[in-house]
Amino acid sequence: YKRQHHSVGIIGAPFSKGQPRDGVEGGPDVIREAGLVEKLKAQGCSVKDYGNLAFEEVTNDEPVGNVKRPMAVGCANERLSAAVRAIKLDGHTSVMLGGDHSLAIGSILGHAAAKTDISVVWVDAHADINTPLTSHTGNIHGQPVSFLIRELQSKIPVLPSFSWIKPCLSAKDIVYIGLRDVDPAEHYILKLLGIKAFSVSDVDRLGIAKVMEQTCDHLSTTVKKPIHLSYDIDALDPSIAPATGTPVPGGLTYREGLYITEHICQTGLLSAVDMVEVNVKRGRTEDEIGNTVSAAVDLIQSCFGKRREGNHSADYQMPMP
Ligand code: B3U
Ligand code: MN
Ligand code: MN
Repeated sequence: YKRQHHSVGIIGAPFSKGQPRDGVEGGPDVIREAGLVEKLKAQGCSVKDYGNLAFEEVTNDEPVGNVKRPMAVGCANERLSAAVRAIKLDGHTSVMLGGDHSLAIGSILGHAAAKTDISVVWVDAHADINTPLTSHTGNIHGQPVSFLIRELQSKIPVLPSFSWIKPCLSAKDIVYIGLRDVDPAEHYILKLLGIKAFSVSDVDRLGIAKVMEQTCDHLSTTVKKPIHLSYDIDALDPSIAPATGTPVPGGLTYREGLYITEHICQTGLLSAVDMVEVNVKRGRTEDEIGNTVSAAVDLIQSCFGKRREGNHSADYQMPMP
């Protein structure tokens, strides 16, 4: 294991229109207020904070079929993709603080625009692979993956403000971890396309160490592509991360959640991270909010080399008596 120097570019995306609950737009600010930048610097990263994107109000954003707020989501993601592309071209590992998970569209497309060929590890209770036509809720945060996978494009209808989107992933380029609330249509799509997915019951059976080994084996069969880690905080059990829009019981433990980030960090291939669906208005107490935000910060720190076994810098010197 070689200690690497990490250069991190942070972009905040205070956006909530991929789902109906307010509060998730507060994610970037609460995660920063919990000391993210200072903590990353203290562990030896260089950090550039690109601030928050500003998303203008979109008027006449009528549903298309049952898909809600297509124009707002399409426009916000177009902005975000340009921002993430620029962060990658500046040479940083991108950290996108959401916001809801519809933002993965722009984050992943921006990353792919700078790096051409990427792979994705999607950590989530949900598969977020409904198409606009299979979604029962109409919420685009349950659909982002469908816009990104080439093999699904014949099933995607035209949406206003989505015409800039060109799928950048093949079905073999994504692995899911943490699934436990998957709609029938989503389950059908995962099986149809042979998408690698580790549900929480796979984590129970194999243990998280084997899950991560198999995840990395699956993604690096031929060439080692840069990894995009899209982390939905609802992957974690609601007992540790309750402040989120759609908590689902029986989630990853804090230890399993951190094992994922430690392992991906050690591959040396981590190139972009999304931390999404932290919703401070969904916490019932200060503690619930604090626990959720601090779990998000811990996961990001772990992405950039903070290890539970401890760390020391290469030039550490013992004090002499
Ligand atoms: N699969 C459902 C529920 C859902 C997806 N993502 C979240 N909830 N957070 C849907 O709306 O597509
Ligand atoms: Mn999600
Ligand atoms: Mn989710």
